[in-house]
Amino acid sequence: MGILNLTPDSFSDGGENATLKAALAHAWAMIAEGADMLDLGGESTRPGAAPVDAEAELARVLPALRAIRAESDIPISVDTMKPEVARAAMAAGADIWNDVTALGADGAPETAAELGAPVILMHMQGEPRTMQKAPHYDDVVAEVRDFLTARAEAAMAAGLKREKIWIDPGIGFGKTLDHNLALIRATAALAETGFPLVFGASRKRFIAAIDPKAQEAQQRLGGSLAAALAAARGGAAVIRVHDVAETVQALAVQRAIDGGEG
Ligand code: YH5
Repeated sequence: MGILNLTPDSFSDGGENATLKAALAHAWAMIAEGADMLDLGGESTRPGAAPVDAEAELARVLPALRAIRAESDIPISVDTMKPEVARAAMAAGADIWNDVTALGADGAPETAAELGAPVILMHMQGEPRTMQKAPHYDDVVAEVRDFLTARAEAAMAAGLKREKIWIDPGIGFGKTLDHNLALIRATAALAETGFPLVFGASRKRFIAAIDPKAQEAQQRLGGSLAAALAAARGGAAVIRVHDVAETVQALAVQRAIDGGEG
């Protein structure tokens, strides 16, 4: 899954996606590099980010979404916590609702059931503005798994079919380095829930906690690849990344090694 960030304060693109033209060029490049789906986001959920209203979010997302859909059948997810944005995005041709609050907004499970599209339920402790202040868990893997299965039950209780539900441990969302590492190690245990696992560690800050020389997001490719390979080996179904060509290549090499003789 290739990340198409449509926020003006774009954390890893230095604002280069500020214009529709640049965003589309980025989308076509990721498709050419082998992305199987694209994730379009118009609200910043990085630690400390300010909230944005639905109208502003749609003004960022819809033009790019319509332009991509006019030329390509690639599956498109929309990264939003707002039911009204998900609804408008689906009407404009999006296929998947990626929700970092796991359908936490009022009416979100009912909207998801009504739309009937696949939904990515992500775990987050706290809220984006403050989530990195003092994350705490007694057992991070058990708590994340139990939260995600409970949110899946809530979605199913509202009428969403089980096969439409994907889950994501939410790397970096209210987690310390140790929490993130424990969750990466637990990919196989999370995949055992039976829900397809989505995993996103690309360019995230925990990589800089391991390599202090990687203070800039663009310096975190090596760490992003290491995490992607670990998650894939654990059975993750979808890897959400900025660097599509490099990730596709790394996964192909891992697959060739794992599938080889002798
Ligand atoms: C995710 O993991 N993440 S937005 C801070 C960074 C780099 C990247 C520079 N939406 C996820 O990508 N949706 C986001 O440091 C997501 N899973 C799913 N399903 C944050 C992000 C990022 C934040």
